[in-house]
Amino acid sequence: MDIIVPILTPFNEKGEIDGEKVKTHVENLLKKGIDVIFVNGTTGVGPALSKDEKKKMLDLALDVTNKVIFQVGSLNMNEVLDLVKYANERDMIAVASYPPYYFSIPKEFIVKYFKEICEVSKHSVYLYNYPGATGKDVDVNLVKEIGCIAGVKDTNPDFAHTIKYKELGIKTYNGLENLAIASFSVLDGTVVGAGNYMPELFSQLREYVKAGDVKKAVELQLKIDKIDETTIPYGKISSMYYLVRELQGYDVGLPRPPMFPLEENRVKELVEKVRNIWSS
Ligand code: ELE
Repeated sequence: MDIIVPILTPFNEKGEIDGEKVKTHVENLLKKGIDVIFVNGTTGVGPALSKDEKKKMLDLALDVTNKVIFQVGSLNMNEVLDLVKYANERDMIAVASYPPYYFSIPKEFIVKYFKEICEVSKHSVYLYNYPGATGKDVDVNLVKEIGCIAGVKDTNPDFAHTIKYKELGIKTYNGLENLAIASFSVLDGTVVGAGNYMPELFSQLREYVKAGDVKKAVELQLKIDKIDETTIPYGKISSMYYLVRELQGYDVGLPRPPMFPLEENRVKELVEKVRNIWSS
């Protein structure tokens, strides 16, 4: 029952990655029961990072732990393979990638994309399937065709879709906060962006599920959902920077536009709402 957190990428005023803040953040998450750090995911604004920034995020996380999954996806195949080679020289759990998005391409190109990653990678290769964002659904049949995928993070409200990967005997995670209870019960764990600012609630949820305390688990899942939904009008990713600061007690820097920073009065409003739900 892993809890995997796709970590925020902390930026300074100049828009550069702030390394010390990454380390403080990763250390805190591990202390609060998080098992695996996912770098360059959606929450980490992976598609908005340069190749060098992706490498930097990996190395900063690896300075603290080797329980890392390295997201290498890009629309430039040379960049993807360069990142995979970079990973080969390092110790970690796996490399992961979303499929090439934006362009209309036939399925066989998606298969080829992942096969090339597998050929070059010394590490396990995980699929990051997020059809709502990429417009591509790499489902169980396509994963079978690829043939070398060792794990999948399916960000998908269709839980039945996620369960199907289990048929292949690969590590399977759902990437939605509101399905964490189901992910703990049926899958290998969960991948939760909201774990950046409320890791202890996900750890507690896992304990309730482990103990078979369904009532408490459902109550906590519903509380998590309310908190998570509160952040939507503020921009989920932008919100998280301020919620880490206020609820975890240290600075993780600024978001990178177009994930715009929030005005302090909006932050105050958001934090108050979240605190009220948390303590209810
Ligand atoms: C989530 C997505 C989902 C976490 C990542 C993740 O950040 O890489 O806005 O809730 O659909 O799957 O961030 O985002 P929402 O895996």
